[in-house]
Amino acid sequence: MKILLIHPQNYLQRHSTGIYGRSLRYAPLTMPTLKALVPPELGAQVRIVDEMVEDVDFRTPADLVGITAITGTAPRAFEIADRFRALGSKVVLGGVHPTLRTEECLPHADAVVRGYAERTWPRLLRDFSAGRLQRLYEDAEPFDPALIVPPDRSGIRRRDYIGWGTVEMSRGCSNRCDFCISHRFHRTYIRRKIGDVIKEVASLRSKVIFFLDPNLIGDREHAREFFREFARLKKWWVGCASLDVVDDPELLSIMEKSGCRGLLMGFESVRQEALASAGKTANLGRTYARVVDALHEHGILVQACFVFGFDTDDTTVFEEAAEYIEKARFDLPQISIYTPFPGTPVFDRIEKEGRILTRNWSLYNGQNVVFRPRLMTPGELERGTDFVRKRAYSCAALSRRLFTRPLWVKPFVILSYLGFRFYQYRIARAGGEAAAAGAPSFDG
Ligand code: B12
Ligand code: SF4
Repeated sequence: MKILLIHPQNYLQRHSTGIYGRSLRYAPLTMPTLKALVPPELGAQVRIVDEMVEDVDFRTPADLVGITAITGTAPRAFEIADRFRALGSKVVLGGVHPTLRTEECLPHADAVVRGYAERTWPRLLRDFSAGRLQRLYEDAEPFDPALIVPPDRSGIRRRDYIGWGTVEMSRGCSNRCDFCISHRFHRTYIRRKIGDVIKEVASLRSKVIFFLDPNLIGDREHAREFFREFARLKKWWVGCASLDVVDDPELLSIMEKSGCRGLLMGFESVRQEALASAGKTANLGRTYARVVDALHEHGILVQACFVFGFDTDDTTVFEEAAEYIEKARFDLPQISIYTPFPGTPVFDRIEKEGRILTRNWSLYNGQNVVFRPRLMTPGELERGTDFVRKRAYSCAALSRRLFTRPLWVKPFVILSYLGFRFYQYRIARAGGEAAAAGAPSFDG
């Protein structure tokens, strides 16, 4: 049996190097995980294609094609699926979008897998090999973290990703921010067995580990125990954590000792009312500068995500935020536009209010206005976000960051800063091109 597993790239953002460029790309584990789950008795040949890295060759012989899709890549996933089906292959769709929008995906696939595939994918493959493939696979049993296998990383080439040592320590998040898909998709916070993860990390040659977890401190006690063990490996690591990490000095110092060099954190807004309305409780009442200082004290760089377009945002938010972000010592600010991802209550509410402007999912990548904001026009949101992005990546802002502590990180900060400056412009331009090209809507 020949299996082809495809990570599609956003529909209109495909080109040979991918929008993220190698310098910002880190290896997704979706397909390496599915590859590791293929039952050996089927004797299958498995090939993985990541469209961020290489183009899909439609001449590749494949009995079964598995395609993963998040919202932004769903239209391209459908296009690939339709073409392979026309060529005679059977196609399976899975991942965030097929889970949250199953009905929409079924016409493009022979089977759809909802949710985690640790149990369903091997079952599906056995069914396929016995000629009884079903339309829908969903794991109804409670998930056991011990089912998570080490991904088959044999196809991950170091030269294709800056972050090739990617690992999952947990899945999901214990917080409930209303715009986030984590708690819709993952439902509960899953902690992997510490020994399993340590063994997996120890087997990787990469000095730097990139954790893919939505929130590494979803269970602080578990995190404490895990990073104590991790410290023995003498590696560095980066990952995502919610802001309340600074409430726990003991955890912070364990993380520092374990080799934490950077955290991606959702600061989201400089306005309390926006945080409160989104249920971003971990951020409420905090002075962001203190959060950044606390992390810098521990030698941890801060990639700070900000979002514009909350229902409470009016046009005065841009100047206020630009001023704040320019002066604050965030090492890498990341500026996005509020995106109501389908499958979240936020999408349902905005849709009910008649404020969804496009169902072209390619534009749902956090860089395009896809809904009508409440207190400004779509154009004002677009221009305002662009204004903040430019100020956040201005030379003045960069020069302020040269005074960041700790001193050893300065060259790293400058390089990453320039890389992000490039990325921010590139993704915004690509989004504009997609909109201008009037990419098709796939949902009526
Ligand atoms: C790596 C990653 C990326 C990479 C590559 C993504 C890619 N090639 O698709 C990069 C950096 C490019 C990226 C970019 C973005 N990402 Co991203 N990313 C991730 C991340 C951190 C890890 C994915 C992963 O490897 N997970 C581990 C694997 C094992 O889990 P999994 O993918 O869920 O797969 C399991 C099941 O879902 C299922 N499954 C999945 N696919 C399939 C397919 C088949 C056939 C089957 C049978 C089963 C199956 O089986 C697996 C085992 O159970 C996830 C968060 C996360 N932890 O999952 C976010 C995540 C996928 N990204 C997200 C977002 C929002 C973005 C960005 C918009 C962010 C931004 N502002 O720039 C962009 C958009 C890109 C675009 N093109 O539109 C969201 C998706 C939300 C949505 N509804 O679309 C996620 C879920 C994070 C979040 N909580 O918000 N991302
Ligand atoms: S803390 Fe982050 S990962 Fe968790 S629900 Fe909020 S946005 Fe999602």
